[in-house]
Amino acid sequence: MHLAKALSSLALLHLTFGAAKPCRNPPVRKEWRELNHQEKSEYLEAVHCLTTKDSISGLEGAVNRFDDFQAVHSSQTPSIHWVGHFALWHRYFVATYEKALREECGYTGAQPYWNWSKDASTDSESAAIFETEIFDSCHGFGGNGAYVEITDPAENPFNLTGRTGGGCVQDGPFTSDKFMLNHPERGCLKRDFIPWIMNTFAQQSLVDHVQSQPDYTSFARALENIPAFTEPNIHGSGHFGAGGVLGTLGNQYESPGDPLFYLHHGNIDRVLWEWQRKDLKTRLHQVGGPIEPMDYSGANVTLDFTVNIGALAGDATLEQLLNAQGDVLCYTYNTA
Ligand SMILES: *[C@@H]1O[C@H](CO)[C@@H](O)[C@H](O)[C@H]1NC(C)=O
Ligand SMILES: *[C@@H]1O[C@H](CO)[C@@H](O)[C@H](O)[C@H]1NC(C)=O
Ligand SMILES: *[C@@H]1O[C@H](CO)[C@@H](O)[C@H](O)[C@H]1NC(C)=O
Ligand SMILES: [Cu+2]
Repeated sequence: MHLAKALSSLALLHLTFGAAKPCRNPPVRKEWRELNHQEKSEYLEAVHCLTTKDSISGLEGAVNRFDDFQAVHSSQTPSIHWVGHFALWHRYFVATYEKALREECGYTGAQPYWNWSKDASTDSESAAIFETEIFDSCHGFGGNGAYVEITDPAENPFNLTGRTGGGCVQDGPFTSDKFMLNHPERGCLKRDFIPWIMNTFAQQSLVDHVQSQPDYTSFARALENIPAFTEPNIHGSGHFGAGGVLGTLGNQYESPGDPLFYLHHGNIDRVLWEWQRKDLKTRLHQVGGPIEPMDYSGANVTLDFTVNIGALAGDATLEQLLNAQGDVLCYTYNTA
């Protein structure tokens, strides 16, 4: 009798904690410009709030919860880019950040995204991108860093031209008096706008090219393309258009130190989810692409391939992460 009772309460426990929670009322992600002033302020305040909560990652250099995310990305950088799980790893990462903003900082909205294609000019030298709302000093993320000349060519390994910044951001909510990075060392948030990269890499025609791919493997490859600047790739747009050579967002390891990272990767994820939505039956259950970076003839990821984001959340399989409204993730986009 007692045993039966114990067993049945165990079963109940399993139902309560072990079974998947259905995704009801997923937060609806919107483009930054679709948020009203109050929603924008609430988001920016929640980001600041994360920097006031103690780190849990156990990683060196991480002091607060904002740093935790940056440090986890940094620790995994060599194994999460130019691989089949690139887009899904970053999906999990952004969704976990969204969850932290909501659950630890009382944010009631969803993770916004930045549709940079709206800002991309066909005139590659145009600096109109600097004027767009996302960089607003009051209702946005602030603008460029102060101009810093590069004297040592080793600091610019790709010999990128057209840099316009490189120093600490000069206005907005993330200037050094209001916001400091701790990883890998204490310092200010830097930006280094390069108009030609932003304008050419963020074109809607490139997004269309990525979204016209017939399967996950080709989608993933079109999304990242090659690690060079001779061919554009949409993932590089925000990173090198806004981060340039010396900016935080342009640093492959430390890029999540720029709060804009999450709006840039939010948009990359929207592109993935919209593509999946064209044929959900297939695209909730299809992955591919190399396990090792750019190893295109080697072993590929499969649905049960597991990714981890350190202490930020539990491990998840790629199949779980394919579903934005499944047992691990729960959000949607206003476009889908
Ligand atoms: C993003 O912007 C481009 C260019 O204006 C537009 O064609 C596209 O529909 C936009 N996408 C979304 C989801 O707003
Ligand atoms: C950049 O320029 C240096 C010096 O001219 C050259 O050695 C190097 O190969 C160039 N790098 C790239 C990626 O073009
Ligand atoms: C991995 O996928 C690529 C592209 O589909 C394919 O060419 C390659 O043979 C696959 N690797 C293995 C080990 O099957
Ligand atoms: Cu990354």
